[in-house]
Amino acid sequence: MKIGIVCYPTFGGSGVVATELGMALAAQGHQVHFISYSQPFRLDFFSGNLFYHEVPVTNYPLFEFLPYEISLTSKLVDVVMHQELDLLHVHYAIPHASAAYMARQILAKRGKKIPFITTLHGTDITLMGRDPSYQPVIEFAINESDGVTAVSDSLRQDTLKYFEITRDIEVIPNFIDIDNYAKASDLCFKGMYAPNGEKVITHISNFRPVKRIEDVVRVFEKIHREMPAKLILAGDGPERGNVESLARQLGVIQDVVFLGKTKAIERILCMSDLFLLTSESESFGLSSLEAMASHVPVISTNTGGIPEVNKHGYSGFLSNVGDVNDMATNAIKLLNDDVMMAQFRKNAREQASHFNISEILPMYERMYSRLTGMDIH
Ligand code: GMT
Repeated sequence: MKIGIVCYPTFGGSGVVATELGMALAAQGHQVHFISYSQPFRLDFFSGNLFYHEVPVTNYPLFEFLPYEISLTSKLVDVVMHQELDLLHVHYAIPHASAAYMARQILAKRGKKIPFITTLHGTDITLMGRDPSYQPVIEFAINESDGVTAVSDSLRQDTLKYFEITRDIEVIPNFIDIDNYAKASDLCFKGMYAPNGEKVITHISNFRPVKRIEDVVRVFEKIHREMPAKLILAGDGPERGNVESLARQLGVIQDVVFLGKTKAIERILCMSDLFLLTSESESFGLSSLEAMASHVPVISTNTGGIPEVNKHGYSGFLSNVGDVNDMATNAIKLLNDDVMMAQFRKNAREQASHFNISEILPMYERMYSRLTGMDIH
Protein backbone atom coordinates (compact mmCIF):
# COMPACT_ATOMS: atom_id res chain seq x y z
CA MET A 1 0.00 0.00 0.00
CA LYS A 2 1.19 3.57 -0.63
CA ILE A 3 0.63 5.68 2.47
CA GLY A 4 1.15 9.40 3.01
CA ILE A 5 1.95 10.38 6.62
CA VAL A 6 1.58 13.98 7.74
CA CYS A 7 3.10 15.00 11.07
CA TYR A 8 5.00 17.63 13.00
CA PRO A 9 8.69 17.05 12.46
CA THR A 10 9.80 18.58 15.76
CA PHE A 11 10.55 17.02 19.14
CA GLY A 12 7.24 15.78 20.57
CA GLY A 13 5.33 12.56 20.96
CA SER A 14 3.03 12.88 17.95
CA GLY A 15 5.95 13.30 15.54
CA VAL A 16 7.78 10.40 17.18
CA VAL A 17 4.77 8.09 16.91
CA ALA A 18 4.11 9.09 13.28
CA THR A 19 7.75 8.57 12.32
CA GLU A 20 8.11 5.23 14.09
CA LEU A 21 4.83 4.08 12.52
CA GLY A 22 6.00 5.09 9.05
CA MET A 23 9.34 3.32 9.46
CA ALA A 24 7.61 0.17 10.73
CA LEU A 25 5.16 0.22 7.81
CA ALA A 26 8.05 0.60 5.38
CA ALA A 27 9.76 -2.38 6.99
CA GLN A 28 6.54 -4.37 6.35
CA GLY A 29 6.82 -3.54 2.64
CA HIS A 30 4.48 -0.54 2.40
CA GLN A 31 5.63 2.55 0.56
CA VAL A 32 5.56 5.47 2.98
CA HIS A 33 5.70 9.15 2.07
CA PHE A 34 6.29 11.63 4.93
CA ILE A 35 4.92 15.09 4.26
CA SER A 36 5.99 17.87 6.61
CA TYR A 37 7.72 21.27 6.71
CA SER A 38 11.05 19.72 7.66
CA GLN A 39 12.45 16.25 7.97
CA PRO A 40 10.99 14.45 11.04
CA PHE A 41 13.79 14.32 13.61
CA ARG A 42 13.52 10.58 14.29
CA LEU A 43 13.56 9.72 10.58
CA ASP A 44 17.02 8.19 10.37
CA PHE A 45 16.20 4.96 8.64
CA PHE A 46 17.01 4.51 4.98
CA SER A 47 14.96 2.15 2.88
CA GLY A 48 13.71 1.98 -0.66
CA ASN A 49 10.21 2.29 0.78
CA LEU A 50 10.62 5.64 2.60
CA PHE A 51 10.24 9.07 1.05
CA TYR A 52 10.12 12.58 2.42
CA HIS A 53 8.34 15.53 0.79
CA GLU A 54 9.01 18.97 2.22
CA VAL A 55 6.19 21.53 2.29
CA PRO A 56 7.55 24.85 1.04
CA VAL A 57 5.72 27.96 2.27
CA THR A 58 6.19 30.93 0.00
CA ASN A 59 6.20 34.30 1.73
CA TYR A 60 4.87 37.60 0.40
CA PRO A 61 5.07 41.02 2.09
CA LEU A 62 1.29 41.08 2.45
CA PHE A 63 1.28 37.97 4.63
CA GLU A 64 1.67 38.67 8.28
CA PHE A 65 1.16 34.95 8.90
CA LEU A 66 2.38 32.26 6.56
CA PRO A 67 -0.51 30.24 5.05
CA TYR A 68 0.99 26.84 5.97
CA GLU A 69 -2.32 24.98 5.69
CA ILE A 70 -2.73 26.01 2.05
CA SER A 71 0.84 25.02 1.21
CA LEU A 72 0.35 21.68 2.97
CA THR A 73 -2.93 21.06 1.11
CA SER A 74 -1.29 21.80 -2.23
CA LYS A 75 1.58 19.48 -1.37
CA LEU A 76 -0.85 16.72 -0.41
CA VAL A 77 -2.67 17.07 -3.73
CA ASP A 78 0.64 16.94 -5.58
CA VAL A 79 2.05 13.93 -3.70
CA VAL A 80 -1.20 11.93 -3.83
CA MET A 81 -1.50 12.48 -7.60
CA HIS A 82 2.12 11.92 -8.60
CA GLN A 83 2.99 9.15 -6.16
CA GLU A 84 -0.43 7.50 -6.61
CA LEU A 85 -1.03 7.20 -2.87
CA ASP A 86 -3.81 4.95 -1.55
CA LEU A 87 -4.32 6.60 1.83
CA LEU A 88 -3.41 9.65 3.91
CA HIS A 89 -2.76 9.32 7.63
CA VAL A 90 -2.47 12.65 9.46
CA HIS A 91 -1.13 12.94 13.00
CA TYR A 92 -2.31 15.80 15.23
CA ALA A 93 -5.56 17.36 14.05
CA ILE A 94 -4.42 20.99 13.80
CA PRO A 95 -4.11 21.86 10.95
CA HIS A 96 -3.45 18.49 9.38
CA ALA A 97 -7.01 17.13 9.44
CA SER A 98 -8.53 20.19 7.76
CA ALA A 99 -5.71 20.26 5.17
CA ALA A 100 -6.37 16.57 4.41
CA TYR A 101 -10.10 17.23 4.10
CA MET A 102 -9.47 20.05 1.62
CA ALA A 103 -6.98 17.91 -0.34
CA ARG A 104 -9.52 15.07 -0.51
CA GLN A 105 -12.11 17.45 -1.96
CA ILE A 106 -9.69 18.84 -4.56
CA LEU A 107 -8.55 15.36 -5.52
CA ALA A 108 -12.14 14.17 -5.91
CA LYS A 109 -12.70 16.94 -8.47
CA ARG A 110 -9.67 15.58 -10.33
CA GLY A 111 -11.08 12.07 -10.31
CA LYS A 112 -8.87 10.67 -7.54
CA LYS A 113 -10.59 9.19 -4.48
CA ILE A 114 -8.46 8.93 -1.34
CA PRO A 115 -9.49 8.28 2.26
CA PHE A 116 -7.76 9.99 5.17
CA ILE A 117 -7.29 8.95 8.79
CA THR A 118 -6.84 11.47 11.58
CA THR A 119 -4.96 10.39 14.69
CA LEU A 120 -5.68 12.58 17.69
CA HIS A 121 -2.71 12.97 20.01
CA GLY A 122 -3.73 15.13 22.95
CA THR A 123 -3.29 18.88 22.98
CA ASP A 124 -4.96 19.04 19.55
CA ILE A 125 -8.11 18.17 21.57
CA THR A 126 -7.55 18.96 25.24
CA LEU A 127 -5.84 22.33 24.85
CA MET A 128 -5.73 23.87 21.37
CA GLY A 129 -8.64 22.09 19.71
CA ARG A 130 -11.09 23.37 22.32
CA ASP A 131 -10.02 26.95 21.73
CA PRO A 132 -12.85 28.82 19.93
CA SER A 133 -10.39 29.95 17.27
CA TYR A 134 -9.90 26.32 16.19
CA GLN A 135 -12.93 24.39 17.54
CA PRO A 136 -15.42 24.53 14.61
CA VAL A 137 -12.83 23.59 12.01
CA ILE A 138 -11.38 20.76 14.09
CA GLU A 139 -14.81 19.35 14.90
CA PHE A 140 -15.76 19.43 11.21
CA ALA A 141 -12.48 17.84 10.07
CA ILE A 142 -12.74 15.05 12.67
CA ASN A 143 -16.30 14.26 11.59
CA GLU A 144 -15.32 14.33 7.92
CA SER A 145 -12.30 12.03 8.35
CA ASP A 146 -12.72 8.54 6.90
CA GLY A 147 -11.19 7.09 10.05
CA VAL A 148 -10.33 8.62 13.42
CA THR A 149 -8.09 7.16 16.09
CA ALA A 150 -7.19 8.39 19.57
CA VAL A 151 -4.03 7.32 21.40
CA SER A 152 -5.90 6.45 24.62
CA ASP A 153 -9.42 5.83 25.83
CA SER A 154 -9.12 8.97 27.96
CA LEU A 155 -8.44 11.06 24.85
CA ARG A 156 -11.36 9.43 23.09
CA GLN A 157 -13.63 10.39 26.01
CA ASP A 158 -12.25 13.96 26.03
CA THR A 159 -12.93 14.28 22.31
CA LEU A 160 -16.53 13.17 22.80
CA LYS A 161 -16.86 15.62 25.70
CA TYR A 162 -15.46 18.71 23.97
CA PHE A 163 -16.84 18.22 20.44
CA GLU A 164 -20.09 17.17 18.76
CA ILE A 165 -18.73 13.96 17.28
CA THR A 166 -20.93 12.09 14.83
CA ARG A 167 -18.61 9.20 13.98
CA ASP A 168 -16.63 6.38 15.63
CA ILE A 169 -13.28 7.00 17.24
CA GLU A 170 -11.09 3.93 17.54
CA VAL A 171 -8.50 3.73 20.32
CA ILE A 172 -5.12 2.66 18.97
CA PRO A 173 -2.56 3.22 21.72
CA ASN A 174 0.92 4.58 21.20
CA PHE A 175 3.69 2.03 20.92
CA ILE A 176 7.42 1.42 21.12
CA ASP A 177 9.74 -1.11 19.55
CA ILE A 178 10.69 -2.79 22.79
CA ASP A 179 13.84 -4.36 21.34
CA ASN A 180 15.39 -0.93 20.84
CA TYR A 181 15.30 -0.36 24.58
CA ALA A 182 17.15 -3.53 25.54
CA LYS A 183 20.11 -2.92 23.26
CA ALA A 184 21.06 0.36 24.90
CA SER A 185 22.65 -1.23 27.99
CA ASP A 186 25.98 -1.59 26.09
CA LEU A 187 26.02 2.20 25.69
CA CYS A 188 25.16 3.08 29.28
CA PHE A 189 27.49 5.57 30.87
CA LYS A 190 25.85 6.04 34.26
CA GLY A 191 29.21 6.78 35.85
CA MET A 192 29.57 9.90 33.73
CA TYR A 193 26.56 11.54 35.42
CA ALA A 194 26.53 9.71 38.74
CA PRO A 195 30.21 9.00 39.48
CA ASN A 196 29.61 8.26 43.16
CA GLY A 197 26.70 5.86 42.74
CA GLU A 198 24.02 8.56 43.06
CA LYS A 199 20.46 7.61 42.11
CA VAL A 200 19.57 8.90 38.67
CA ILE A 201 16.14 10.49 38.29
CA THR A 202 15.05 11.41 34.76
CA HIS A 203 12.46 13.54 33.05
CA ILE A 204 12.08 13.96 29.28
CA SER A 205 9.65 16.38 27.63
CA ASN A 206 9.15 19.45 25.48
CA PHE A 207 9.23 21.69 28.61
CA ARG A 208 5.74 23.08 28.03
CA PRO A 209 3.77 24.46 31.03
CA VAL A 210 1.39 21.46 30.79
CA LYS A 211 4.28 19.21 31.93
CA ARG A 212 4.60 21.04 35.32
CA ILE A 213 8.36 20.50 35.33
CA GLU A 214 8.71 22.65 38.42
CA ASP A 215 7.02 19.72 40.22
CA VAL A 216 9.77 17.46 38.88
CA VAL A 217 12.33 19.72 40.57
CA ARG A 218 10.30 19.86 43.80
CA VAL A 219 10.03 16.05 43.93
CA PHE A 220 13.73 15.75 43.15
CA GLU A 221 14.66 18.17 45.94
CA LYS A 222 12.78 15.95 48.44
CA ILE A 223 14.56 12.83 47.16
CA HIS A 224 17.88 14.69 47.26
CA ARG A 225 17.36 15.44 50.97
CA GLU A 226 17.20 11.70 51.66
CA MET A 227 19.95 10.28 49.42
CA PRO A 228 22.65 11.30 46.93
CA ALA A 229 20.84 11.82 43.62
CA LYS A 230 21.14 13.43 40.21
CA LEU A 231 18.32 14.79 38.09
CA ILE A 232 18.69 14.46 34.33
CA LEU A 233 16.41 16.69 32.29
CA ALA A 234 16.25 15.98 28.56
CA GLY A 235 14.43 18.27 26.14
CA ASP A 236 13.91 21.99 25.96
CA GLY A 237 11.10 24.50 25.72
CA PRO A 238 9.47 27.52 27.32
CA GLU A 239 9.74 26.31 30.94
CA ARG A 240 13.51 25.81 30.88
CA GLY A 241 14.30 29.18 32.52
CA ASN A 242 11.79 28.69 35.36
CA VAL A 243 13.05 25.20 36.02
CA GLU A 244 16.63 26.40 36.25
CA SER A 245 15.71 29.23 38.67
CA LEU A 246 13.73 26.87 40.88
CA ALA A 247 16.59 24.37 41.00
CA ARG A 248 18.89 27.24 42.07
CA GLN A 249 16.40 28.51 44.63
CA LEU A 250 16.00 25.01 46.14
CA GLY A 251 19.78 24.55 46.26
CA VAL A 252 19.96 21.48 43.99
CA ILE A 253 21.24 23.04 40.77
CA GLN A 254 24.66 21.38 41.13
CA ASP A 255 22.95 18.00 40.83
CA VAL A 256 20.68 18.84 37.91
CA VAL A 257 21.91 18.09 34.40
CA PHE A 258 20.20 19.87 31.49
CA LEU A 259 20.83 17.80 28.38
CA GLY A 260 18.69 19.90 26.00
CA LYS A 261 17.09 18.36 22.94
CA THR A 262 18.51 14.94 22.24
CA LYS A 263 17.76 11.82 20.26
CA ALA A 264 19.70 9.58 22.67
CA ILE A 265 16.58 8.63 24.64
CA GLU A 266 17.47 4.94 25.10
CA ARG A 267 20.95 5.85 26.34
CA ILE A 268 19.55 8.27 28.92
CA LEU A 269 16.90 5.87 30.12
CA CYS A 270 19.22 2.89 30.46
CA MET A 271 21.15 4.71 33.20
CA SER A 272 18.01 5.93 35.02
CA ASP A 273 16.66 4.59 38.31
CA LEU A 274 13.33 6.41 38.15
CA PHE A 275 11.34 8.45 35.63
CA LEU A 276 9.17 11.41 36.69
CA LEU A 277 6.12 12.59 34.73
CA THR A 278 4.27 15.32 36.63
CA SER A 279 1.96 16.59 33.85
CA GLU A 280 -1.21 18.55 34.41
CA SER A 281 -2.80 16.75 31.46
CA GLU A 282 -1.41 13.98 29.27
CA SER A 283 -3.31 11.95 26.71
CA PHE A 284 -0.82 9.09 26.86
CA GLY A 285 2.69 10.01 28.05
CA LEU A 286 4.91 8.34 25.46
CA SER A 287 8.09 9.15 27.41
CA SER A 288 6.83 7.12 30.38
CA LEU A 289 6.30 4.14 28.07
CA GLU A 290 9.85 4.54 26.76
CA ALA A 291 11.07 4.58 30.37
CA MET A 292 9.15 1.43 31.25
CA ALA A 293 10.51 -0.33 28.14
CA SER A 294 13.96 0.48 29.57
CA HIS A 295 13.06 -1.19 32.91
CA VAL A 296 12.61 2.19 34.60
CA PRO A 297 9.64 2.55 37.01
CA VAL A 298 7.56 5.69 36.63
CA ILE A 299 6.38 8.15 39.28
CA SER A 300 3.59 10.06 37.57
CA THR A 301 0.38 11.96 37.96
CA ASN A 302 -2.90 10.12 37.44
CA THR A 303 -4.26 12.46 34.78
CA GLY A 304 -5.68 11.70 31.31
CA GLY A 305 -4.36 8.54 29.68
CA ILE A 306 -1.42 8.01 32.05
CA PRO A 307 -3.24 5.35 34.16
CA GLU A 308 -3.73 3.34 30.96
CA VAL A 309 0.06 3.16 30.65
CA ASN A 310 1.59 3.28 34.14
CA LYS A 311 0.01 0.86 36.62
CA HIS A 312 -0.12 2.04 40.24
CA GLY A 313 1.84 -0.24 42.60
CA TYR A 314 3.10 -2.33 39.65
CA SER A 315 5.16 -0.38 37.10
CA GLY A 316 5.37 2.72 39.30
CA PHE A 317 3.11 4.95 41.36
CA LEU A 318 0.46 7.53 40.47
CA SER A 319 -0.49 10.67 42.44
CA ASN A 320 -2.86 13.57 42.04
CA VAL A 321 -1.62 16.48 39.92
CA GLY A 322 0.52 18.78 42.07
CA ASP A 323 0.86 16.35 45.00
CA VAL A 324 4.64 16.53 45.14
CA ASN A 325 4.74 15.12 48.69
CA ASP A 326 3.01 11.92 47.61
CA MET A 327 5.20 11.60 44.53
CA ALA A 328 8.36 12.11 46.60
CA THR A 329 7.20 9.63 49.29
CA ASN A 330 6.60 6.97 46.63
CA ALA A 331 9.90 7.70 44.92
CA ILE A 332 11.89 7.50 48.17
CA LYS A 333 10.11 4.28 49.21
CA LEU A 334 11.03 2.64 45.90
CA LEU A 335 14.59 3.96 45.76
CA ASN A 336 15.28 2.71 49.30
CA ASP A 337 13.98 -0.81 48.76
CA ASP A 338 16.17 -2.90 46.45
CA VAL A 339 13.81 -5.87 46.40
CA MET A 340 10.79 -3.74 45.52
CA MET A 341 12.83 -1.85 42.93
CA ALA A 342 13.96 -5.06 41.22
CA GLN A 343 10.34 -6.22 41.02
CA PHE A 344 9.10 -2.87 39.69
CA ARG A 345 11.82 -2.80 37.05
CA LYS A 346 10.65 -6.20 35.82
CA ASN A 347 7.01 -5.15 35.98
CA ALA A 348 7.70 -1.93 34.07
CA ARG A 349 9.22 -3.83 31.19
CA GLU A 350 6.36 -6.35 31.22
CA GLN A 351 3.77 -3.58 31.20
CA ALA A 352 5.59 -1.87 28.29
CA SER A 353 5.48 -5.10 26.29
CA HIS A 354 1.69 -4.68 25.91
CA PHE A 355 2.47 -1.60 23.79
CA ASN A 356 5.08 -3.24 21.58
CA ILE A 357 4.87 -2.32 17.93
CA SER A 358 4.11 -5.94 17.02
CA GLU A 359 0.82 -5.59 18.96
CA ILE A 360 -0.17 -2.15 17.67
CA LEU A 361 0.93 -2.05 14.01
CA PRO A 362 -1.68 -4.64 12.91
CA MET A 363 -4.43 -2.40 14.34
CA TYR A 364 -3.42 0.41 11.98
CA GLU A 365 -2.98 -2.03 9.09
CA ARG A 366 -6.48 -3.43 9.64
CA MET A 367 -7.91 0.08 9.55
CA TYR A 368 -5.96 0.92 6.36
CA SER A 369 -7.24 -2.24 4.73
CA ARG A 370 -10.84 -1.52 5.75
CA LEU A 371 -10.74 2.04 4.38
CA THR A 372 -8.99 1.30 1.11
CA GLY A 373 -10.54 -2.10 0.44
CA MET A 374 -6.99 -3.34 -0.19
CA ASP A 375 -5.46 -6.50 1.22
CA ILE A 376 -2.52 -5.82 3.50
CA HIS A 377 -0.47 -8.93 2.83
O1 GMT B 1 2.60 17.34 24.39
C1 GMT B 1 2.40 18.12 23.47
O2 GMT B 1 2.63 19.33 23.64
C2 GMT B 1 1.87 17.73 22.12
C3 GMT B 1 1.82 16.29 21.72
C4 GMT B 1 3.00 15.98 20.86
O3 GMT B 1 2.95 16.22 19.67
O4 GMT B 1 3.95 15.49 21.41
O5 GMT B 1 1.79 15.34 22.80
C5 GMT B 1 0.70 14.53 22.85
O6 GMT B 1 0.92 13.41 22.00
C6 GMT B 1 1.79 12.38 22.49
C7 GMT B 1 1.87 11.28 21.45
O7 GMT B 1 0.62 10.72 21.20
C8 GMT B 1 1.27 11.86 23.84
O8 GMT B 1 2.14 10.85 24.33
C9 GMT B 1 1.22 13.03 24.82
O9 GMT B 1 0.66 12.54 26.04
C10 GMT B 1 0.37 14.15 24.29
N1 GMT B 1 0.54 15.32 25.16
C11 GMT B 1 -0.46 15.78 25.93
O10 GMT B 1 -1.57 15.28 25.95
C12 GMT B 1 -0.12 16.94 26.77
